[in-house]
Amino acid sequence: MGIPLKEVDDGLTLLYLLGVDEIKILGVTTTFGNGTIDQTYRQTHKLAQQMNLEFPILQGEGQRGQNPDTPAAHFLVNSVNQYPHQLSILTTGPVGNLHAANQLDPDFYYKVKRIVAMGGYLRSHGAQSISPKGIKLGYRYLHELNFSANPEAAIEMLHAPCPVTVFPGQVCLQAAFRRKNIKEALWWPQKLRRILTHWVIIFGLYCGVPEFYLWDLLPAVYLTNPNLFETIAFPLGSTMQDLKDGLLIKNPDPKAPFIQVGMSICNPTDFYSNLSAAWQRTAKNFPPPQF
Ligand SMILES: [Ca+2]
Repeated sequence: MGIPLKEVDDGLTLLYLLGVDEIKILGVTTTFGNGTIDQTYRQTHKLAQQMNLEFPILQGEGQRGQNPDTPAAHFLVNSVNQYPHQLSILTTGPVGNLHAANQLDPDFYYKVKRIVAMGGYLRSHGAQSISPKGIKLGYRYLHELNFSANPEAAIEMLHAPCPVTVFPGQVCLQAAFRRKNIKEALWWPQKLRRILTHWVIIFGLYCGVPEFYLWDLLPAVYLTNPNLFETIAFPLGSTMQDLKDGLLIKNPDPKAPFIQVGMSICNPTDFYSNLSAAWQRTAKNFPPPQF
């Protein structure tokens, strides 16, 4: 958030989590995806400094399949060793840092309590089925950007021995954010509201819609308010080839290992008021990011 022409939902997710009392953030690992690793690390680090955040921001994978010896991977391994079976991991981008951690410590996933991830596309969702080019939004096809950016890491994570819950792209389209929402968010400084308004315009022009989407906020809210969502057990049949397109495909064998998949926001009013309350608490308790 705050890098010109880049998504804002990862940053809004951090601002949300900081305002949830039940959540203690141990650290944030960065990855390529929304920008280069240098861009995302520098920006997240700057935001953390401005907000006096006490947990570390770690530099992670800069490209798919690189050497796993990164500060992010070591942090993940050390954290699960310090708190085995107690830590939830929220992923909001490509999941190469988890793959790297698992290379450093093959028992890594056995020590994780659970993973909640934003990523993937369902092959069909309601009446809409997916085209090879991605999901259609306005006049644009959007290609999947998280699991497809590192399919080897994604398939490993989806088959991890700990519980895994995934919020696919189509489902996140239920959480739109419009100029009206930004106007009402008076707890944020004007500069932040201006950045969000720019993103409504840029994303809106790119796709032909009057809104952007709160993609990463869905799994973040799910961490403490799972009852706000409908989820299903989903036996996973995706191959590596499917995950190159980010596709989540159901295995016809009901005994196949399954993940949980978020399918809908049950009560959008509660979802948005939960977000607003946490964002307001963050605005009250932390210095604002400057950008
Ligand atoms: Ca993201």
